[in-house]
Amino acid sequence: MEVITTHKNTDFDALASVFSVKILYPRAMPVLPNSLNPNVRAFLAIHKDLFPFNSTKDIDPGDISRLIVVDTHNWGRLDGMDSLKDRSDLSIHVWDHHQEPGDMKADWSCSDPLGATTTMVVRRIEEENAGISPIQASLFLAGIYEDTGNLTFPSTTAQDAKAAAFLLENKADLSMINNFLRPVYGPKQKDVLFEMLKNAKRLKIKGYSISVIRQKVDGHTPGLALVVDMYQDIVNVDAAFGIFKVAKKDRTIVIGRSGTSDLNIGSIMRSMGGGGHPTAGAAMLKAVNPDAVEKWIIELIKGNQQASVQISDLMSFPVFTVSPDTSMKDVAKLLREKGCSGFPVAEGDRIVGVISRRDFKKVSSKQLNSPVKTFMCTAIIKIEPGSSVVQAARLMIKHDIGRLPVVKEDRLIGIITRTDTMRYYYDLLPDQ
Ligand SMILES: [Mn+2]
Repeated sequence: MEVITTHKNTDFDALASVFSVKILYPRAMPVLPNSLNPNVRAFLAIHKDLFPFNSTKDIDPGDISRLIVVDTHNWGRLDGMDSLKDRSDLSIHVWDHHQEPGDMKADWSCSDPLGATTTMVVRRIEEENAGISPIQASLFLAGIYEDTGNLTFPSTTAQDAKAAAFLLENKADLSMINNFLRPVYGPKQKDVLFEMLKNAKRLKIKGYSISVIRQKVDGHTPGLALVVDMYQDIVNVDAAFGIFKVAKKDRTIVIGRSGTSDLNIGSIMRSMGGGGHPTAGAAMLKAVNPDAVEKWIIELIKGNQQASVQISDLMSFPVFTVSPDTSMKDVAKLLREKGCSGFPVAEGDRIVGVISRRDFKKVSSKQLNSPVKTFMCTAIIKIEPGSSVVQAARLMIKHDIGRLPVVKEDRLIGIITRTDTMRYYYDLLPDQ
């Protein structure tokens, strides 16, 4: 018997992967975990006949000769398949876009870093010219949209958009998708959000504004990820973490959201035994004290920040400077020669001002022989080498400047320009 299965808390990408892969393995039987995410449950309640499946308790895992696993490659995330772990005669095929290492040994796998697992299956369906119905196309598109945030998450690739186009050509129904992807936001979720806002607090950690909120929830509360999302938007922080202690059960759910991809939520959550993407992730912890979890997150952010790209990785050095006594005429000449829009003015390695092209507007031709110290700007906006690129970009935007001197213990050690930060945002980092 061939079985297709996927991870617990099955989301649309997982479900769509199961039923798209079914087209490629027509004899295989879809087996879904008992825990489905609420949107998926609502979808299946209506579409069960069109997408037939079994649950784990309906089958005898001993009968399985081939297991096709989609959207995960970890035994721990499967439901009721533990007895298969050590079977040497079992064939395992894995289709998964998650890049973190897993414990499943496949004899065949497809693991491209795409926005959704569904994308890699749909791509194959397209190659094989296998026909799909509008309802199948709709489910598959829901899978891609969910995992890529309607193709807006940073993890989205051109392949995801191509697969989405293919599914739209095959008459995927967008109103159906909107209906089922609509997140759960009812009175219970509203209460949690209001409670979080009442206790809202912010921390500054290495220049990031962070909010960590501890909150008790009663029993099963779906949609907490959405609540954290909304919370992050409202309190307007770089990253928000919700630590939800589930009453009665000794469980704590941690959900993180970040608006900046240089603070990697996925890697923070992986350190806590969970998972996710750079901007979103979650972990489930048993028998922990929420206070300790809060401290843990803060420690991880501190570590994460050091591992991420810093100003010192992007800045240029040594820095060309002029001395305070250089004449404005010479400065103008140097700016032209070097093709720069400004220079730091320094005495030795100590920065005393900044002169830029803009400052020449107020200089009459008679004043061109005056020293630069008369015209330079002495309110220096500077940055430290350990700061993040986001902080640099913010300072540049706030003060409308195109360059920031990088200063360590009062010494000028480099300069970072708007071009350097752009290079970072567009992922054009120099080879490391
Ligand atoms: Mn997925």
